Amino acid sequence: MSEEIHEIQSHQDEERGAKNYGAKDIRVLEGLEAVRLRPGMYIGSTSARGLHHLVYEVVDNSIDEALAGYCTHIEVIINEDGSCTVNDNGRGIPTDMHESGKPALEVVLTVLHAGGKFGGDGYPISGGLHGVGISVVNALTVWTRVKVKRNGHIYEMAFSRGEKTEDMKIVGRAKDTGTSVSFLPDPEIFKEGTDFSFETLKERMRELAFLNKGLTITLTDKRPGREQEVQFSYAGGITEYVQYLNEGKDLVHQKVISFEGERDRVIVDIAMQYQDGYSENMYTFVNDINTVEGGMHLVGFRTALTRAINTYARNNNLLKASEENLTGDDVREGLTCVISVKVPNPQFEGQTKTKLGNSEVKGIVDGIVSEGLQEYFAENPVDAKAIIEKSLLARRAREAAKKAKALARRKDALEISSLPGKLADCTERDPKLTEIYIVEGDSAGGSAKSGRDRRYQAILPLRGKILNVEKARIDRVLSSETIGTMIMAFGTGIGEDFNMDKLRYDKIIIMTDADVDGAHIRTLLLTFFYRYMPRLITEGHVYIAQPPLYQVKKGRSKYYTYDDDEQNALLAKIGLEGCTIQRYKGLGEMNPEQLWDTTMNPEQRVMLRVELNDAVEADRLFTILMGDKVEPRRRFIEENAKNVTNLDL
Ligand code: 0RA
Repeated sequence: MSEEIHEIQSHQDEERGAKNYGAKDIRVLEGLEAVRLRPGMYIGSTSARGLHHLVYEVVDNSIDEALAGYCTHIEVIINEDGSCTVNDNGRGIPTDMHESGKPALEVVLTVLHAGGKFGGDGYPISGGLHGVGISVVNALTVWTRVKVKRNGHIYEMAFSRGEKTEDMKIVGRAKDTGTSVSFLPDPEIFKEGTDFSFETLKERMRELAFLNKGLTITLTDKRPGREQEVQFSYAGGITEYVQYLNEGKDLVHQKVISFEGERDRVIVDIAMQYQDGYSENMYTFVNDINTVEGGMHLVGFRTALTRAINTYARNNNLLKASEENLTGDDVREGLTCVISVKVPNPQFEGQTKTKLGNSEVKGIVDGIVSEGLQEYFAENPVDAKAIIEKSLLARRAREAAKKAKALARRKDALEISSLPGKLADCTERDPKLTEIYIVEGDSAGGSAKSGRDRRYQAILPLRGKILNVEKARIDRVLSSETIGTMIMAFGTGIGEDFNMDKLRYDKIIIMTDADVDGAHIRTLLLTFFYRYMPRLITEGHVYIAQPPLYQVKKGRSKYYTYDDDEQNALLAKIGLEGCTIQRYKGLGEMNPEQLWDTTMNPEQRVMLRVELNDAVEADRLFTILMGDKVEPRRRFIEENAKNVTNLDL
């Protein structure tokens, strides 16, 4: 559509001569008007995700400059007034006259899809999946201001909601080059709010720095009371990314294995390392976009990995002639791997358009990985042997798990109608209306059972230790009683057999004591959900109950507070005199009525919804936490609070 508009404009230019701007201006406006009318079509959504997309869009343009070899430093600043500035030291957006009679800068900012397209050979690869261009950002902002250093000058230009408010003018001199784009998101568009999340931007900037070796990205928050700054720069690129992901894990081999190669203008960059755990951690990117649904690059990698390992194992008698080949699952257990490919014309498919469809990429990746692995194994036989032994172990465990699973299924079939005995179920049968409290300890479980609204609230008390699933294979996970009880109660099954349609409760609420043990149990539960039922978390079914820390009685009034700050604020307000204060040491100290009033009554309770908006960070967090060291665990309790967003229900 935009190309059409562009063509019409060029024709009109020819017909009317360069001076007649009127009609063309209207057409340009029509282009950006479409963006304002249907922002979701251009940036995915107008929620927080869409809001942050504005920043990514501008940064993508700066990254393109880096890919082209002209930019080494990108600065992202959240300004005092909540606007955002992206600075880079690239070539600067061109400022010379475009064929339309306007400065190229103006065209880039006001015409859809006009970014970077007219540099010709300067742009072998386009960065953004969305790559919609900086004009889309301009359209969705109260104001946008662009500064360009180029040709020895500093140029400036300003816009409001996509319309030019100041012509391009020279405002100073500069020896260097670069672009600075500042913008204030439009609250008329982003109705859910325009507050940038430092954490969200930080995760993406870190990822981009890993993916673009040598590029330095700084992120600064200048908002009053929220001032902070981080800088990311990784000389080792994705090799360092793998080290980062494997931090705190026991390793099967010390060196990160990496391959780089290019064929038919497809650039392939891979880094991998086995760790002693059981999960597979694959992160795949196409043109810096996280392809969470995988695609041809992933298929090519997997094929080559399985083949290379089996070939080496056979040739070196690590796999006997009588034994079957190792499967893909066997050779990927414990693997942490980052695959980054650059593809000139990526075809994105799948539900969320994050699956690479270009079939030619499969063979290219397969070739580069096959060759690279063969060479690595030949040069590092000790590592090769360690990896293959790990795979053989994985196979044995998988066979044991199969038996355990079959057993569990049979048990399922036999006891089809029997829910776990400890479960106090609710009477409501519509799973959209129900919730289940997972409660630590029998005494708290008793209070919860008496205090609940049994129509829609179920209680599952957990007794004894919860298995750390990070340190156990699936066969042990399945034979754990507490975990078995939860699986039965939820009804969904786990892992590959997970079925969301069978979920028996809309909300799964973890209710533990507000102390370190409580936090530990909560973490073990979250780890289990994350590893075996991640959709429960990503689809927002998991919550953390917030029991109060204090009860304050004064005269006939009763108050509950949930942390020390709140308690102090309350006492300051009502005065200490005549107060009786009770500090709850655990849920067990509350009687059923108190528990209902403070923690379970939907009218009054405060719950936290667990969000894993960044699986990468979450995985790291869980690993560090589950290590045997005390300090990282203490840190977790702080970190964990960040993975949880406040939600009043
Ligand atoms: C169009 C053409 C060229 C560069 C850019 C746009 C450009 C855009 C942005 C957005 C943020 N930073 C940017 N830096 C550059 C090519 C310029 C040339 O050929 O000299």
